[in-house]
Amino acid sequence: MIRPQFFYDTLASYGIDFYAGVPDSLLKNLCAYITDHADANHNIIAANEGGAMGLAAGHYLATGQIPVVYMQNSGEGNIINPLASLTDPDVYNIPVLLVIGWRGKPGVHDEPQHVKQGKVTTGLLNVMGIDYTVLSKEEDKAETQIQKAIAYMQASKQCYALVIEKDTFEDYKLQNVDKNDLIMSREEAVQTVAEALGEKDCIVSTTGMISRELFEYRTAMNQGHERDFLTVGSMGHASQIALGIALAQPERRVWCFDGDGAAIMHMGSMAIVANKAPKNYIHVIFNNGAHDSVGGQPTVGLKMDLPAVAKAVGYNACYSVETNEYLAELLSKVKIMEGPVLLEVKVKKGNRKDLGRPTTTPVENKEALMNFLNE
Ligand SMILES: Cc1ncc(C[n+]2csc(CCOP(=O)(O)OP(=O)(O)O)c2C)c(N)n1
Repeated sequence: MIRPQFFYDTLASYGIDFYAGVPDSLLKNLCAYITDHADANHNIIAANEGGAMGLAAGHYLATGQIPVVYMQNSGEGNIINPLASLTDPDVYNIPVLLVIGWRGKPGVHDEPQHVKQGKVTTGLLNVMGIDYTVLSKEEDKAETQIQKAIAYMQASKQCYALVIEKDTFEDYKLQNVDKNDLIMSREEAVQTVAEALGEKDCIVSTTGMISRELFEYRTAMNQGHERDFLTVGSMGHASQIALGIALAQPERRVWCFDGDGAAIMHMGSMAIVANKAPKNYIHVIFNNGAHDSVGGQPTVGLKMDLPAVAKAVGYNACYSVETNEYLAELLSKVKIMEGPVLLEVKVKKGNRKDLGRPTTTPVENKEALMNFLNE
């Protein structure tokens, strides 16, 4: 395996010291190392991967230095547009070193949302004309690959990708953790909100542990899973899936269980919710200020006022809570209020170590939900 420090120092020896990206579980140790060692203006955890490409391009324009964009392969979709219309040699011809975590690599078992993306990861790079290599897990070989990648980018001014398999980087534990006084766990909060729902209400929950915690809650309560759409992939789009349902079924209350990272990833969607003004829409953001599901790297979630954003774009009512007691009290009002309502629930980072994963397939989930919605 490669030491994150080796990778970081090797790039630094070529003058590469600017990083932007969205964290990934396969890159957890590398992302943690970068978070701890790069200064705040040289490691920007972007709202989404497309934004990271923009940051990287800006850095290159200002410095002439090759920047790095790190991401999970699910972020490839978000970078296709900047790859085709910003960095491509047919447009501005800007070199960016892409570091892409390869979830769902064919032959390696992974969760359903990674299977398709895993199959098309290198194909998408091919079709976009991006040269790439799968990074070796041996440092001396990796060093040669990095050297070649940089020589190629310097000569051609084109992007290049290092594709990262599972278990490429050695362990590194994030030191630079923002401290706060939050006491409520996300799982506790998810349960309290789920408990407050009416019989006909449905939930669209976001990518990562929020959906897993909701799934386990239903199982523990001996309830079915038919009222919940677990958006296992498509990070940042749960609020729009919920909006689609809410507009089509105005008599039913629709709850979006969002994460701060996901809500911020496509924050413009909040303006669309507000503009459509569905009275039956409740947007709950479980805000731990982190991409907890992929290693806990910071988001700007706790450094901004999410309810104020929602208010400014036109949500009908906006609240923020930090304790389970106040959450339960507020829910008794919110569940009968006219939407769209934004409820920010500030929670601490972390999860139960034995947290399971959905045992039903995405298609089973979809069919059960559609039956429930059409009963
Ligand atoms: C487009 C895209 N980029 C990155 C990921 C990897 N990913 C999965 S969950 C997650 C973090 C989600 O953070 P947040 O919404 O704050 O919820 P939390 O995990 O903190 O509960 C990330 C980055 C992804 N699934 N899709």
